[in-house]
Amino acid sequence: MRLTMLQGDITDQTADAIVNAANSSLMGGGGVDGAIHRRGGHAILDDCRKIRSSKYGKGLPTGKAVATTAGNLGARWVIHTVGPVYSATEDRSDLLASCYRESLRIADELGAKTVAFPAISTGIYRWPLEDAARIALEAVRTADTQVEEVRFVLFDKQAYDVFTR
Ligand code: AR6
Repeated sequence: MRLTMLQGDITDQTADAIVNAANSSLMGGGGVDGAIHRRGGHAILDDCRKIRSSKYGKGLPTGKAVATTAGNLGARWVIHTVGPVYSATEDRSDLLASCYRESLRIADELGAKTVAFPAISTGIYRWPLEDAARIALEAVRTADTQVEEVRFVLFDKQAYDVFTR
């Protein structure tokens, strides 16, 4: 698997699948989630509603992932995953690693070969960047997947520097 990193807005990317740092409601939010729904259009929310009324009536659990159309984005699918909120008193690292593993598992189910990830949980969910980068890279490197390229799309220079280091 090829691992690439770049600084930018994930909604500008062309890939088979773009991963969304969602919340369990799947009904949108701020950060990456807001940008993806804004740019991708209502088709994404329509699919999310279908998922909520079928498989995940109580919401998508933390650490799990599901796929929808990518609407107007330059991808075939958006894979929505729910990162854990950072806690200084409870180790939730495994849930964060699970977001990456489960997203890649869904990508394999879809046959997606190129997948773009944001730095899950490092925004509104406040996970410290250095630690999040270590967990993300370890999870992706050790994943058993057919995905050929994993691209980390880091929004600002600080995140890009931490991930590349
Ligand atoms: N492209 C790439 N990265 C981005 C973009 C973008 N367009 N926008 C922000 N980031 P966040 P979380 C970076 O907050 O911490 C939402 O309300 C950002 O700088 O998007 O997992 C959801 O609905 C940060 O490094 O996701 C949830 O409620 C990283 O992406 C909650 O936020 C993740 O920041 C999820 O919080």
